[in-house]
Amino acid sequence: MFRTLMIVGAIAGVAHAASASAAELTVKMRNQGAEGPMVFEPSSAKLKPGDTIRFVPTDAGHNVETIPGLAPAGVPPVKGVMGKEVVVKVAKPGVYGFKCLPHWGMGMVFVAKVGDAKLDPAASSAVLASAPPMTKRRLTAAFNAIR
Ligand SMILES: [Cu+2]
Repeated sequence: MFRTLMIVGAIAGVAHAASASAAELTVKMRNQGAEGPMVFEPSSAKLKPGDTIRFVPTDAGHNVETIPGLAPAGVPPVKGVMGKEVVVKVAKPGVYGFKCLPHWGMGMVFVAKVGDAKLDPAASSAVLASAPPMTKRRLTAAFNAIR
């Protein structure tokens, strides 16, 4: 019992220290992950304004780009080169969606909520309406994960 409390305390301490300054999240671009083939791992995250996301091409043949309609107003779209690392600073609160262009149809997507932003129902519905079935399933899961 005492040991368990000590571990919980240590984890809480780490989380508190991380919140004091901007953090960097590493997202792997993988051919095969826990959620299936062609994935960003993790596929969703809750971040703070000023944090960065480092997309690492763990496997070849992937890129990162903004999903149209899933970025805060005024934020320029990201368009990464195939097989290259991309670092995105998320300064503005809101919901950011990224895809791998070749694997959009297989649902290779990543969604981040930055700050206390709410997912815009109109924007998310529009993206889901035009998404292929696998993409719709994974996007819905990612949207649910950031609520
Ligand atoms: Cu890909």
